[in-house]
Amino acid sequence: MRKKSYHVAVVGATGAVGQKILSLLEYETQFEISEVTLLSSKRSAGKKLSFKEREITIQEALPTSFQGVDIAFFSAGGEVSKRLVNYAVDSGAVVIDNTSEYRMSSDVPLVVPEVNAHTLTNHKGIIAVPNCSALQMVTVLHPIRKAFGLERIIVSTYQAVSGSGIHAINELKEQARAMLAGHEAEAGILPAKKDKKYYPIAFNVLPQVDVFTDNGYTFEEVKMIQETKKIMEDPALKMAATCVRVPVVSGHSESVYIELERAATVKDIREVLSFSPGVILQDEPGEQLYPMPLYAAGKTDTFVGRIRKDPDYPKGFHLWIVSDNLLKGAAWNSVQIVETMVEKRII
Ligand code: NAP
Ligand code: 3JM
Repeated sequence: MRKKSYHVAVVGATGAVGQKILSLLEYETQFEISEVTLLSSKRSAGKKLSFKEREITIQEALPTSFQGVDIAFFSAGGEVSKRLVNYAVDSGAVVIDNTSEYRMSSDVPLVVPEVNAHTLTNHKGIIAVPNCSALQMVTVLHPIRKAFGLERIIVSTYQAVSGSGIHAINELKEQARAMLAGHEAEAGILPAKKDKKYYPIAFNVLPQVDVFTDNGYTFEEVKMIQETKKIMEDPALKMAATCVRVPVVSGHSESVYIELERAATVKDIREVLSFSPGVILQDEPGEQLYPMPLYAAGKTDTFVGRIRKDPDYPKGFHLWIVSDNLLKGAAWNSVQIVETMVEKRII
């Protein structure tokens, strides 16, 4: 099965996630790349992007775009994945899908390599990358659960604007410039492009990420809860989430409260996390050492600190988890999935 080098396609190559995938593919993969096909909407078709000192012309993503492609990364929104993923699979490509379109399908593995790489062997052509907020959280909670069991999670997120794409990053910068110059901020993307009203994110905090669902939770919160249960293979896990957008460019932060099955101390948890793959422990209150998005940006690891015992519930703990939402939260996890498949000889 194992090939020496792979023809890779990136659908959404001009986007925030696609650009990060390309920069990882350029220098940092454990597999060889023979050819790269860059795909986008009609808007960017014909433009050129450089890859390994070559200029590659972007093409419009079409059903016929996947001939000869071995691996197709999709990050162009759910609608595009719905329309094109099956053509890629039918052409023989393995699809790594960053959208929510297939994540909850029973025959699609939803993979964080540090947590559930074993599910990759069951793939039928599509592997889904979890939502960024669920992804960084399970990377840290999985080793804690293995050691002490896990009954309940209550999480509040502080999510960066880059999670909403390149236009949202530009909007934050333009609003900040306008407001500092004494003008009114114009808003047209956040909190959710598909919703009715828009609010400024500069100098503000938005308690809405994605659109609302019928039970009062937003779609981001629903995705976080459902996906966490699927990745952890624990439908009985108790979980609630509040997802909040903050004026940060890159790096999602999370305040996470957990209830364990078995007794543990802060020292026990720190010890487990200090040997966990993909996790960096930054937890020295006396030295003011704790994770922050400004310093996590550009890194592929997930950072954890502020680990405290709950004052009232002996098996309850509080943690602060930070990671680059475009790297571990999307692009790096996607590339890592391929590296794991190559290593396991299933691609
Ligand atoms: P973005 O910066 O807005 O980029 C969107 C990309 O999709 C652009 O390359 C755009 O191409 C392309 N595109 C848009 N409409 C298209 C169409 N009809 N056909 C083909 N390509 C089209 O957004 P982003 O932040 O990169 O996110 C992209 C998607 O990735 C999201 O919608 C989401 O589903 C997923 N995502 C996942 C995670 C995660 O946690 N796993 C995180 C962030 C995003 P043009 O240049 O032609 O417009
Ligand atoms: C992150 O289809 C769309 O409009 C994309 C919405 C989106 C998603 C999603 O649901 O796929 C934007 C940003 C995500 C995600 O990772 O869940």
